[in-house]
Amino acid sequence: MEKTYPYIAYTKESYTDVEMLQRSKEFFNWLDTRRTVRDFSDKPIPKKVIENILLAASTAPSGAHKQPWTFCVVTNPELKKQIRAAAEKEEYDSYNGRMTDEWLEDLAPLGTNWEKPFLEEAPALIIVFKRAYEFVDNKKKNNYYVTESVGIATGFLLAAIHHAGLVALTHTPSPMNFLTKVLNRPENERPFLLIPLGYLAKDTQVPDLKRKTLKQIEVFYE
Ligand code: IYR
Repeated sequence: MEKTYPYIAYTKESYTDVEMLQRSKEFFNWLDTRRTVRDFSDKPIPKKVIENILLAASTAPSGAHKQPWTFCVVTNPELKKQIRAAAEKEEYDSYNGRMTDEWLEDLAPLGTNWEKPFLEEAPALIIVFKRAYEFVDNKKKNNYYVTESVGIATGFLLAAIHHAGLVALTHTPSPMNFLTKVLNRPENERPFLLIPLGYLAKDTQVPDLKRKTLKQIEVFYE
């Protein structure tokens, strides 16, 4: 028996060309003010704000609408300390042997190293887990396009953080399995990204990066 969702009416406002031009430009200009930062104030973030950010992330499309994500939010200082220690251990090994010379050269302009003080300084860490599969009635149930789905949700998450007036870092300690252990996650969940977030610290500087131009990113087939 084929089952379908009940269907409901969906409407959405559309705009004139002039309005669309203005809205799309304004949205781009606003998104373009987002920068990845590594300097956070320790001011706590209201929990409801973080929850709204998670709800925004969870509006992302996903394969077969399986919503294959879990967001762990760590504000506990002891746990942040543990995560920092474990991440720095892995990062130390990465920066001192595991990363290729080419990789280290590519990172050199960003000035990153194995030390990760932001993992303790930021008031909150969001650890995004992808759910490789589900257990339903003791049976393994597939999820689909898990990486794509969780990647899109994380994009929404970063936009929601920006919209709330907060800043974030997409941190990729590698390997990340220590997070499964520290956070006591079930075996169907895999760590995907570690995102410290908070208020921007005073006097923060960011690298003067240039984004690719339209010419570099677009190919139209008309
Ligand atoms: N995971 C390391 C290294 C690193 C890798 C990339 I690709 C970056 O854009 C930045 C850092 C770290 O977090 O330092």
